[in-house]
Amino acid sequence: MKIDNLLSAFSTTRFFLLLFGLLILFSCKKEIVEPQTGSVNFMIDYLVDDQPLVFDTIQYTNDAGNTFSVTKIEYFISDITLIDEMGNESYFDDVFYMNPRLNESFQVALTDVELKDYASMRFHVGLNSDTNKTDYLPATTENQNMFWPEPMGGGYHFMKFEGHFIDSLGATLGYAMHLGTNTCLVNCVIEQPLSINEDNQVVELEMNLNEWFRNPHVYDLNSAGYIMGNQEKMRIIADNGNDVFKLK
Ligand SMILES: [Cu+2]
Repeated sequence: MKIDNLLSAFSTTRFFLLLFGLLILFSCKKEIVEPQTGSVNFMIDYLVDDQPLVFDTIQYTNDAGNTFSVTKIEYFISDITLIDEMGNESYFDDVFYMNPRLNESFQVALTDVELKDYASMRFHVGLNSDTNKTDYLPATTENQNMFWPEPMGGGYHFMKFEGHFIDSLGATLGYAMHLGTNTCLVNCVIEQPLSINEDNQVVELEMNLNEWFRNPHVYDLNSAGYIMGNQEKMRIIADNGNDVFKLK
């Protein structure tokens, strides 16, 4: 009888010890699982369909049949959002000035990115209405050269995309696809899976410049080569911008 009691007391104690141990183990585990984060560098390649971008030569053709060159492409990337497979969003409020003519100096670099699998990403070309205000950005030469004139609403150019094209009469003309104003913010969406699994990971993107001239609207440079402040034309280019970026 005494031994039985002793045994059952022992096993009850053992049982509670085990339970206690498991509880501690699980509660500790919860605290230990912190998301790992790292830096991600987005490298952007510039193409015109399957041709690499080479500045200053009239050698590209868009869907409207315009033969054109590119002398300048400057823009802002902002509001980068990475979306995982469960639909959780990681948002970054950085603003990046981009200028492939001055290649190495301007990169899209994010820090504190959770290392995991993402299903898609989106971002803006331009600045959202909270930030598209004159002098919001640091007063660098690049940023100031992107100012949108105060009489036209202030803030910044979202993009300057310029070059020359052969018009319908065979003359060489300039064009300037300047985008600005809050209604012309460009929503870029990349519906491609992306695994961020190490610190300092490089993610390669490409911008196809011909996508600015197509889908959903075919843009003919003969209709208007200079669009700054022309809401109707700027909206067309902004709509077309939805799919200009892809993961490589
Ligand atoms: Cu302009």
